Order: sequence, then structure tokens, then C-alpha cells
Amino acid sequence: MNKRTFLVLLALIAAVLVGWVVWSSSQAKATPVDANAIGAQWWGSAHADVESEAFSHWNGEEVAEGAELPAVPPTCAKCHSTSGFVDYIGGDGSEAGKVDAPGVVMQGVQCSACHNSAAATYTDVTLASGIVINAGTDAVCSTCHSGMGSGPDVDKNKLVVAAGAGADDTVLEKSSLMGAHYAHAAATHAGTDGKSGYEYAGKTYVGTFLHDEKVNQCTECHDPHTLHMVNAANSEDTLCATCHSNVKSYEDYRNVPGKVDYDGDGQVEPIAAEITGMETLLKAAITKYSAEKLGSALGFNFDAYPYAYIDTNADGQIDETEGVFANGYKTFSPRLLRAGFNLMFSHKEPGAYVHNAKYVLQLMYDSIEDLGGDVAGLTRP
Ligand code: HEC
Ligand code: HEC
Ligand code: HEC
Ligand code: HEC
Ligand code: HEC
Ligand SMILES: [Ca+2]
Ligand SMILES: [Ca+2]
Ligand SMILES: [Ca+2]
Repeated sequence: MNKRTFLVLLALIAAVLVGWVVWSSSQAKATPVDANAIGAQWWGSAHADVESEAFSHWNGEEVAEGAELPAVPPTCAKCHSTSGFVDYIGGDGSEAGKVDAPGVVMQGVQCSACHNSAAATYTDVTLASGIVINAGTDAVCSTCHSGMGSGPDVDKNKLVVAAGAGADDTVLEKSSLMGAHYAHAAATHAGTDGKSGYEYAGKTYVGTFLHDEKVNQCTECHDPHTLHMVNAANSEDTLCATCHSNVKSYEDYRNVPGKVDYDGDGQVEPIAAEITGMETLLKAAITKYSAEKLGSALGFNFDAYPYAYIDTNADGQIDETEGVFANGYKTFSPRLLRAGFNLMFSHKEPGAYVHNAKYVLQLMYDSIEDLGGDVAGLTRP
């Protein structure tokens, strides 16, 4: 099947689903819903962007005999395909809690991922840390947006285990950066209740972020179809404006006035900027520690996998010649893996400032301190 046929088929499937969802919701309540509007909103969202890397990463793989499109392996299919997600929650009649069959590329997150009989009663989400949280009506969103790795995985890494307790500054040959994957909003939101960051022994961490009773659930802020912020009632302004008067639209989300100078630069900035400041300090602490203690400086290019590279000329930047796959950083120590994990945990969840800012600030502060960095001017939330 070529791509055009596939997309036409996808449109047809969506149309049938629109009909089905509208029919089943009309059984439940009398008010008619504008299904065309909902369909259009969904088509414009990231969930429908079937050509994005998240849904087409496997396009180059071999097509199995009898299949028409390449498969998404079961470990990835839960979050990267509609069929894999429905399989995971048991909406296709298969065992719940596990993906039994590979998913299919370029499905996106279709109507049927969220609108099926299993989704309606699905509440308990197993995070990457193994901890189960009762996410209530957030469970569907939280399953795909909780990441693929957790802080405790660092200490379970076989190289770290082999090095033994107390070998925090030992070089682990052929090691690589560990992270929590991407857009793991539910993992940050849960804070220490989800144990998703690398939490240092003897420190305490904030739990689930209780923002305000009207904005604690994913879909109280995110429209489930456009994924954008919902508007305040009878207004063109974003919902945020009801409580943060300067936040009218997209450009302003990050500009809620802050209260504390966490990163110690002498300015009380909005908390999103304090997080960026803390990331910069953690990056610098990582580069300094790796150069001094491990003999080769670690630098980052967050846009190019595997993100961690040898900063050959130790200028704190990864330039084009350094940021190549073959120059990936491979000589982490256990201490460096922990700090690198927390940096990635913050950076790859760009909405952390609103999902649970204090949790990522605490994690990064502790990483800077553990690396022997200077925390004298910083404030730990
Ligand atoms: C718990 C859910 C989850 C699992 C499991 C998961 N991913 Fe993802 N992944 C995501 C989400 C969510 C994104 C989207 C991030 C974004 O674009 O905002 C993503 C993005 C990606 C991207 C795109 C990154 C980019 O820079 O655009 C790749 C590639 C990827 N994942 C590979 C994988 C592979 C390979 C597996 C299986 C080994 C996997 N993922 C398993 C949730 C998951
Ligand atoms: C990522 C999950 C997700 C996807 C994908 C999704 N929906 Fe929804 N949809 C929801 C949630 C959550 C609600 C709100 C349910 C509630 O309020 O009880 C909802 C509500 C609805 C409603 C009822 C609206 C109302 O005002 O009562 C309709 C109709 C609907 N969706 C149709 C669709 C169609 C058609 C598609 C595909 C084009 C789709 N949905 C895709 C999550 C999703
Ligand atoms: C089956 C897995 C799955 C489910 C369920 C799911 N998402 Fe997503 N979501 C993804 C993936 C994968 C992406 C990345 C899509 C892309 O890159 O085009 C994404 C993208 C997003 C984005 C945009 C991210 C960006 O970088 O622009 C938001 C916001 C979002 N989802 C919120 C939600 C909400 C809210 C819900 C619940 C109503 C939800 N998601 C349910 C997998 C899922
Ligand atoms: C207080 C409102 C609010 C709540 C509650 C909320 N979000 Fe968000 N979310 C935002 C804002 C604001 C952004 C950033 C949008 C931007 O900058 O484009 C965002 C960004 C995202 C993104 C895309 C980028 C990223 O950081 O990953 C995803 C995915 C996401 N949220 C998922 C969720 C999920 C899942 C939940 C529930 C566990 C949730 N959100 C709860 C407001 C909220
Ligand atoms: C119903 C009222 C209400 C709405 C709506 C609301 N907020 Fe808030 N917000 C608050 C309150 C109250 C606080 C202070 C919470 C605290 O300090 O623990 C807060 C704090 C914050 C903070 C600082 C977080 C921190 O950890 O210190 C940010 C950032 C923020 N809001 C962003 C947003 C954004 C973006 C939106 C819209 C998507 C939004 N808020 C919608 C009431 C609201
Ligand atoms: Ca299954
Ligand atoms: Ca500051
Ligand atoms: Ca350099």
C-alpha cells in the first residue's frame, strides 16, 4: 500500500470513528456535539501528525510477510501506535498491561486510542519506575507521557552494579547517557510519588504538583483534541488568565512572575527561566567534573541523539566536528550518569515548569551539589 492510499484509508477510518464516537456519546447525553469540529481539531494536532519522527521512526524497517507496513516493536508500540496502546490497555480483547502484538507505523494517536471501552475504566498507570499511580481520568494521557526510564534504573545499570558500592567516580567503559525519554509530563507531575527522577539518598522531594483545584488534571488545561490550552469560559484568553492576569496566550505561558531566585543569578525570574538557568549551571558542573575527575570533558547537543559528546577542545560547546555519533561520550562514572539523567529529565520535558517545576529544580540542585559544584548562591526549593 503506498502512502497516499494509506492516508486516504486513515481518513476513512477516522470518519467512521467520528460517526461511532458521536453516536455513542449521543446515547449518553442529549446535547449534540459538533463532530466535524472535533475531527478538524484532532487533524491539526501533534497526535495526527503521522509523518512525525514519533510515528514514522520505524518506516525504514523491513516489512514482515503478509503485512503492508513496517511494524513498531511491542516495547515501543504502547506509546507510538494506536493499535499498540489499545492492545496495552486490553481494549482489543487481549491481556491488559502488556503489548501482545507489534504496532503499525504512521497511525498516530487516533480517536479509538482514547475512545474505547477499556479506556473508559482505565485508571492505574504503571510508571517507568514500576510505581503504580491512580491517575483517574488522566490515565490515558499519563500512560504515553510518562517516559521510558527512571532514576532508580541508573543504580540498576549493570556497569554501575559491577563497579560496586562507593565506586562513584570510577570510569565505566562503554557506558552511555541514560535518560527518561521524551515529553514525560506525567512523570514530572507526580514528583517523588512517581520516583521518576534520580533522587539522592538523604534528600526529600516534592510530591504531585497541586497547582490549583481547577487545573490539576491534564485535560483541565489541555484540550484532548487540539492538545493546546483551553480558553477561559466565554473568552478568547487562555484559561491561565483567570488566575495569572498577564498570561493571555501561548507567548505568555512561561512568564508567570516568579517568587524566588533559584539559580542565583541575582534576578527573580519566571520559574521557567529559573529552570533554564539551573540547567545551564548543571551542564557547566558536568563539564567541569568530567574534565577534572574522568579525564575527558562531557558536553551536550540536545538536538542530536545520543546528546552527550566528548567536548574535545573543552570550550563548553559541542561544535559540528564534535557532535557526531562516533564522538559520543562513553566514559561515564556512576556519579556522572546520575547527574546526566537529571539534566535530561528536565530538558526533555519542556513543560516541566508548569507540570512540577520544584521537582526538577530539586533534582538539578542535588546533582550540582553531588558533582562538587558550587551551590552557595543557589536556592533549593
Ligand atoms: C511510555 C511511552 C513511550 C514508550 C514506551 C516509547 N516512547 Fe518514544 N516517545 C514517546 C513520546 C510521548 C514521544 C514524543 C515526544 C515529542 O515529540 O514531544 C516520543 C518520541 C520518540 C522519538 C522521536 C524523538 C524526536 O526527537 O523526535 C523516537 C525516535 C522514539 N520516541 C523512539 C522510541 C523507541 C525506539 C521506543 C521503544 C524502544 C520508544 N520510543 C518507546 C513515548 C514513548
Ligand atoms: C488523546 C485522547 C483523545 C483522542 C485521540 C480523541 N479524543 Fe475525543 N475526547 C477525549 C477526552 C479526554 C474527552 C472528554 C471526555 C469527557 O469530558 O468526559 C473527549 C471527548 C470527545 C467527545 C465528546 C465531546 C463533548 O463535548 O461532549 C467527542 C464527540 C469526541 N471526543 C470525539 C473524538 C473524535 C471524533 C476523535 C478523533 C478525530 C477523538 N475524539 C480523539 C480524548 C480523546
Ligand atoms: C498512545 C499514546 C498517546 C496518548 C494516549 C496520548 N499521547 Fe500525547 N503524544 C503522544 C506522542 C507519541 C506525541 C508526539 C507526537 C508528534 O511528535 O507528532 C504526543 C504529543 C502530545 C503533545 C504535544 C507535544 C509537543 O511536543 O508538541 C501534547 C501536548 C500531548 N501529546 C498531550 C496529550 C494529552 C493531554 C493526552 C490525553 C488526553 C495525550 N497526549 C494522550 C502519545 C500519546
Ligand atoms: C496547569 C495546566 C497544565 C496541566 C494540568 C498539564 N499541562 Fe501539560 N502543558 C501545559 C503547558 C502550559 C505546556 C507548555 C505548552 C507550551 O509551552 O507550548 C504543557 C506541555 C505539555 C506537553 C508537551 C511538552 C512537554 O513538556 O512534554 C505534554 C506532552 C503535556 N503537557 C502533557 C501533559 C499531561 C500528560 C498532563 C497530565 C499528567 C499535563 N500535561 C498537565 C499545561 C498543563
Ligand atoms: C485556577 C487558578 C489557576 C489557573 C487557571 C492557573 N494557575 Fe498557575 N498558579 C495558580 C496558583 C494558586 C499558583 C501558586 C501555586 C504554588 O505556589 O504552589 C500557580 C503557580 C503557577 C506557576 C509557578 C509554579 C511553581 O511551581 O511555583 C506557574 C509556572 C503557573 N502557575 C503557570 C500556569 C499556567 C501556564 C497556566 C495555564 C495553563 C496556569 N498557571 C493556570 C493558579 C492557577
Ligand atoms: Ca494486550
Ligand atoms: Ca534567577
Ligand atoms: Ca567544543
